[in-house]
Amino acid sequence: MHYIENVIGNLKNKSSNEPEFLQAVEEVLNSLKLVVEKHPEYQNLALLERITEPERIITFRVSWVNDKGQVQVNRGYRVQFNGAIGPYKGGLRFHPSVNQSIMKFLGFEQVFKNALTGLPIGGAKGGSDFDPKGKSDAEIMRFCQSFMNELYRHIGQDVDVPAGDIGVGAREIGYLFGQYRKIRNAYEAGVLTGKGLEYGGSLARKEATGYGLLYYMREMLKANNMTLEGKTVLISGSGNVAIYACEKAQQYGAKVVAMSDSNGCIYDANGINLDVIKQIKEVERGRIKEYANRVNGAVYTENNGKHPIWNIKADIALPCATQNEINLEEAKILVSNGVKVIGEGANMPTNIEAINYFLEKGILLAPAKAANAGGVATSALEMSQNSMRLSWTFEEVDKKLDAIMTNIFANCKKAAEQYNLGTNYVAGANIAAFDKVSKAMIAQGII
Ligand code: NDP
Ligand code: 2IT
Repeated sequence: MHYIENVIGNLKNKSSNEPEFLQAVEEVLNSLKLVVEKHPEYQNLALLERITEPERIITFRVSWVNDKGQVQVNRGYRVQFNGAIGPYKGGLRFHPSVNQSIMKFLGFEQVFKNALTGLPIGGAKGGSDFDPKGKSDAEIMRFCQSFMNELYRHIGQDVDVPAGDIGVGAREIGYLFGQYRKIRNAYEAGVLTGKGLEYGGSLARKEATGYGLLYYMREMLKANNMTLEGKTVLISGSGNVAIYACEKAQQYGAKVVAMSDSNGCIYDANGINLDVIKQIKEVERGRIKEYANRVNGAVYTENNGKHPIWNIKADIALPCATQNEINLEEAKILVSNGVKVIGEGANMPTNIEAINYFLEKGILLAPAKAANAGGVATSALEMSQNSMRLSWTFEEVDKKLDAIMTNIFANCKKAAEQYNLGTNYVAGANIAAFDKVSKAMIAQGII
């Protein structure tokens, strides 16, 4: 049996209860067939077995007291997946769906994504099954403090540097940082990224994932003789990534007609008014349904087990909410409605069948681990500024981000061309990232 199939088969036996992790691994390993054929020595080095096994998984109890005085218990995680090219780096997700499978898939993806940035960062992910929805500020603070009471012993600016992800933004990072600083009795600014601007955060980090996605899209479209100007765009989600993807898409002259949250989507034929979205989501922490009450002509559609946003006619779809939000059925609807380009802002938003369908149909697909790398890349720029004890202007950071995304696309394209894979940038990203991580691992011996 082929080495890759063997590794996948063994992992399926060992981790049968981790479907998201297996999905992420399969997508990557299946695109490495040609690479592995060229390097039979990888099998003797058990390189694929090692690269799919996290260096360390930490799980811990998080006890806290809600506003009613009741004791609550959640489960905390940190998966330190691969530290070959730098300190572990990756976000924290607070969402009730969080489990070990989701943490491992995100950590695994992060290893390759971080390699693509060209910056010295290893891959990790963490979080908790804590549900921030409906919680007061005081409850969020107490949860974050309790979470850090355990996490602090596993992180550090040269060890492991968490940041935000779903359910973790500037407010949560502030509470986490405060508790870390109190426990350590030291100001180690680089221990977390996504910090507030007053205490070591970087300008443009908030915008970075969404802007970076559009920089990558711009390059991918340019390479295929297209532009964003005048295109109709769907963006799922209305969180950090979705909002700033929308902002940059609009700056590039695209018309964003729909956004969503986990309850449903809004359609605005005149183009989304992003100020209204920011007010509802960033200020009020409300539901997207509100948009239809505030903007004339906008229509709200509730989810009914499916994602109605993918039924809307458009040229480009940018899934920016969560994993597996486009399945084969939804992919077929998107293509039949005229979508020509997909840009993954979320991590693993498209399942394997849907990816294969898009590629078969000649749809251009910007893969998550390349296209959404702008967030973590700018986190690494935040770490650089913290080490230098100075801060760059918005324009300086944004320019570096643009250059990083441009370079990531060029590397995905080059790798795809090198293996005669045409515009399969999914494989291109996996190959380019694997090349760097594997060389670093081999150089460091069997560990
Ligand atoms: P936010 O918490 O700011 O926003 C998440 C958005 O997605 C919300 O609109 C949320 O809706 C929706 N959403 C979350 N979970 C689900 C679900 N299970 N079903 C339907 N909708 C859901 O998170 P981010 O914007 O930071 O993250 C979005 C995606 O981008 C994630 O996949 C994340 O891993 C990825 N990402 C984030 C980066 C960052 O820098 N923040 C960097 C790279 C990738 P609701 O409010 O109703 O829950
Ligand atoms: O998925 C991701 O890349 C993130 N959530 C950002 C991680 C980071 O360390 O900035």
